[in-house]
Amino acid sequence: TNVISPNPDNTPIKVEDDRTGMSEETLKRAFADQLFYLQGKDQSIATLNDYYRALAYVVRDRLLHRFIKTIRTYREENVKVVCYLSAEFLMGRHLGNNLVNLGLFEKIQTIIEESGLSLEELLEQEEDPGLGNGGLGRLAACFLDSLATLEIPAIGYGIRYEFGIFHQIIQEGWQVEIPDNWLRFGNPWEIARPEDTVEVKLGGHTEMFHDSNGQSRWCWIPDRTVIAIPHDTPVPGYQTNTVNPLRLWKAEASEAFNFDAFNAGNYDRAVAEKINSETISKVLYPNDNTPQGRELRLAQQYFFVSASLQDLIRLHLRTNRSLENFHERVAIQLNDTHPAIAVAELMRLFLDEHNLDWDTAWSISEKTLCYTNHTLLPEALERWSVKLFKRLLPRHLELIYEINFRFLEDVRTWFPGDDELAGRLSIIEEGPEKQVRMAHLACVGAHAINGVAALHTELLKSQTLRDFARLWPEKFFNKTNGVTPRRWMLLSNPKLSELITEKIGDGWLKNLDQLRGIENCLEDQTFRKQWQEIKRQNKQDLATYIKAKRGIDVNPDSLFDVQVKRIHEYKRQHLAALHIITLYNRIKRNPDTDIVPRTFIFGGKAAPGYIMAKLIIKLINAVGEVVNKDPDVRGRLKVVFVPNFNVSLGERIYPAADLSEQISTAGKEASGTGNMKFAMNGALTIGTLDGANIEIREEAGPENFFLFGLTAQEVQDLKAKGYNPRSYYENNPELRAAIDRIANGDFSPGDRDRFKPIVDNLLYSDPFMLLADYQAYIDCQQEVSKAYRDLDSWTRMAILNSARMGKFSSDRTINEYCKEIWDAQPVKIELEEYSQAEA
Ligand code: HBZ
Repeated sequence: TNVISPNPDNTPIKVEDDRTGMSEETLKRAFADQLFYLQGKDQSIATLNDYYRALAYVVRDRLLHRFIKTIRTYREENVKVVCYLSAEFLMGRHLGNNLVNLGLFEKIQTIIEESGLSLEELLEQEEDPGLGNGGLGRLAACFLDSLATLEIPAIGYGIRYEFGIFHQIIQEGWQVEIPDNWLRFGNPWEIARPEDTVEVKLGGHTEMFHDSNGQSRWCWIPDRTVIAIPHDTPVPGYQTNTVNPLRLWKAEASEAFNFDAFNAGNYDRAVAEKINSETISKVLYPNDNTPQGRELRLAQQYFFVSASLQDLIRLHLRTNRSLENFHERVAIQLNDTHPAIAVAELMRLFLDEHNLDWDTAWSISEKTLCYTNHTLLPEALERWSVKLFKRLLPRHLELIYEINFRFLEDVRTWFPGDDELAGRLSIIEEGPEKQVRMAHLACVGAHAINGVAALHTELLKSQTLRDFARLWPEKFFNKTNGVTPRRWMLLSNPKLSELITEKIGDGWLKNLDQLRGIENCLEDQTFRKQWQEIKRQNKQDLATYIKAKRGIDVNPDSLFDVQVKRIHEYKRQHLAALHIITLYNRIKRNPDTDIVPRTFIFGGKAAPGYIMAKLIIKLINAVGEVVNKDPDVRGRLKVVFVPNFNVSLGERIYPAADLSEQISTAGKEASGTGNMKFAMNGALTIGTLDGANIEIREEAGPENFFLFGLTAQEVQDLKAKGYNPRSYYENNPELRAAIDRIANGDFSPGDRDRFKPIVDNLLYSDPFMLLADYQAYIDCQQEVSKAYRDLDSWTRMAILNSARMGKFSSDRTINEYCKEIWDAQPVKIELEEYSQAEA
């Protein structure tokens, strides 16, 4: 307790510090204080946004206190730190999550409500920071939550994009992209650290020189410098004192360069240079699962990797005498190949900047680096043309050639005479336009390589990275993805969480395996009724949102059938559309057909350049337009496309779903993580044997999972023997009727051919085998409807699903990484007593 003395009576009074205290009284005072002195407002003129910001600063103060102690402890104890390098961190809104993790949610809710405000409304004021595309970026965010919760010293490193993933609006059924100017009103969650600025060089050429020992060496003469300014966001663990940094780099022009040009009277050039430099962290590339081979994208990758590695080396040398034990203090995880240039940059820093010899440098670098692969789609594997590489990173290209030369020499000694093998393994792809294969660079440079679900890892080992797995079987690991139950249950589904806690206590939030305890309540009819009632309320809440956003009335007693994820042909949103059209056709043939009422809810963004994905969005909306308005349907089917699916919308949608659509072509979805969020929140899954679906089904029990479709093996075999989609069309009347309805223009009045690209693609190539899986999907959906007619037995299945999802906590995933890949241990952060949360 702080002591202020003297006071007028000359007796010391004790006050809780307004910046750290957790009592209701202190929090109230701090809230008023922030509003007045930070926002410069009082209650008579404050807007909701002012209140949001005042509250954000109250929470931030309490984080900062823990943050500073955390960083100090790491330094003093010289601990091993996990560094998660990722071009994307899809964090979602901070305020609600931080309140949850600090254990302040309920207390603050009371305070806010006593002031006549609604916490929910204040939380809605926060811009959803969308610094990622989809699963890969969200995984990084869940991992940071788990790392802090497990008290693992960790830093997230990435880019502070000025514009995140675009806002999606739907106009006449089409996706329209609006820039995401998320920093417009400032960001209370970040702290700029200009004192930790580093320089990143680009371009130029290399030259030979003789060093002081008379050795000839190469050096890099870059032709421009940008500066990287770190902005830290504190990431608290759940009910721990650990607050780890998420360090995002902003690009700015180097002062010196500007100044030179400016002084030379070249004001235009100075300004142009500034704009050019700042462009690097300007905008997130909105592609998922298809790389954009633009120079600026490579510059972004190098920019954040170089800044992060320099930062790490500097931190290391503050507490260690040399770099020789670097790998004992740092584990660097490469989130896909976006940061794979780290292999060459770490070597460059060790060799050129810190004068290590090659073998020492390589050995330390390899022991430090680990690589996660997130995709099997061959078109998604990053390659950069050697030409471009040379222009932007000439020194790195040389280093990559050297790394490759040494690697291929080893390959030739291990497999003499097998030139084809060497060609397949090479980091450089030969051909008319030589390419750098980033996945190969990552595999050669890392000591651990992992896939993100069991099937995915098996397919990596047997196909995509087969040759590497033969070479180095011991480098390969599986780390099945997970999601944080704090955001994805406690914060997003408070009612269900409360019910669970009432039954089994709150230990499940830190040890999700304990959820199994609710299986004991399965025979308790009151419990099942409560469960059902909560689902019903969540559905009603979503219905209200849908009515407000899209003006569509949906029936909360209908089956909520949900597919939310990026729009991609391999994810097969158009297969779900074919199902809807099939049901519609049945109604049109017999309006009295007995059908289980369903609401089909879709959400997801299409990459702006992905024409087919954008057309699929239009198709879904066009089907909705017809189906929702047809009197014959009598409201039994509703189709809703919810615009701008993002983290905060996910928080509304997952808890309201009855059925989770996980219908990718087997062998294409590396893992999926939405599938886990749905199942935890009591949705049943209809899905293929793809990604983590397989493990979800194993855990839930096959009787609690709606399985359909070809296996990954069957997909391959069918492709190998010659797949003819047309034959399915010709032999299946319902399939034909569904496709014909699209082809005939029934969903595109005035433009019959609008959906021809979809129809032709399905009939003449169908790379994702929708037609092969169509009947199995329709039959399976029939089973779903049948099951839903008995709501009590459905609820039993839903309870079992949730109860058995313990494996899919990202805490389990992170524990496995710590033990098997990173060799990282928890470190306790001790706080002064007065600022601990009260029990
Ligand atoms: O990573 C996703 C996988 O598709 C999904 O199955 C998996 O669950 C998830 C987490 O492991 N991959 C992505 O989200 N990928 C991207 O967003 C991406 C972004 C930019 C690229 C390539 C991929 O250039």
